[in-house]
Amino acid sequence: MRRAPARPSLRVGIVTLAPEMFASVLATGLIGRAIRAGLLEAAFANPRDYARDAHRRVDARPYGGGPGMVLMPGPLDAAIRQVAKRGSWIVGLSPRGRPFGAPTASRLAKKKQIVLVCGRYEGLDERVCESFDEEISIGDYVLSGGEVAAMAVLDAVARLVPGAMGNASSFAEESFADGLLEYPQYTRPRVWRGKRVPAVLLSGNHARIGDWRRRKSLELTRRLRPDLLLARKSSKV
Ligand code: 9D3
Repeated sequence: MRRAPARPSLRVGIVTLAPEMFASVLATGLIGRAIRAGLLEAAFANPRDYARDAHRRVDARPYGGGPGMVLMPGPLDAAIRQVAKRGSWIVGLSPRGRPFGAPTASRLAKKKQIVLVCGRYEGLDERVCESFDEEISIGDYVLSGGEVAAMAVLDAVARLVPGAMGNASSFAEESFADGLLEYPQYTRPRVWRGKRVPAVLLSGNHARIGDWRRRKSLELTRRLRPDLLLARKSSKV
């Protein structure tokens, strides 16, 4: 059902040379619903639209030499200004940024307006980076540009926008909320290729089901992500 339009609680500006990459992500699933419900707003700005020469160049060779091309500051800054309002929190996506995680997602979800600046080529002119409020990376591997990283950030942040997630409890119980992996899930059929669904899940005994899930969460975390358990012990318990 379509609800009455709300004032968006988060506005996201996206600065990119490849806005077409975002179309399906913005149209689909939770992000699509949040936008259609007016909870989330996305606006694009393309540095290409601010290129000054006949060839619409936005990149140039690095001063001092070296491989590849660098995004020129003029068109990039003009595009940022198109979507950045006063008080916007400007986030550069960059392989040199701070590692993105659940704490950063929840911090960004509390802002009124963020701008995600995506680079292409070998990088951005450093003078533009000086105007960013922070730089974030999604991990230590090389992507072709900031767009895929911006989509990961956008997806993680959109889930935390108030009202975007229909069911509030699936949010509280979610993996990483308490520093553990999620318990294993099963659905129909009860027997598949000879493998049975654990009997406790069919028992209807919700106290026992809760205990079992907690135990499995701990077991899975110890096996697959022991680093999470260690991090958790040293912070909360
Ligand atoms: C050889 C120097 N490269 C840095 C590791 C240059 C370079 C490669 C690829 C600069 C930028 C990029 C494009 N990547 C991103 O813009 C990016 C990214 C990433 O590559 N990994 C993880 N997170 C991110 S956020 C943006």
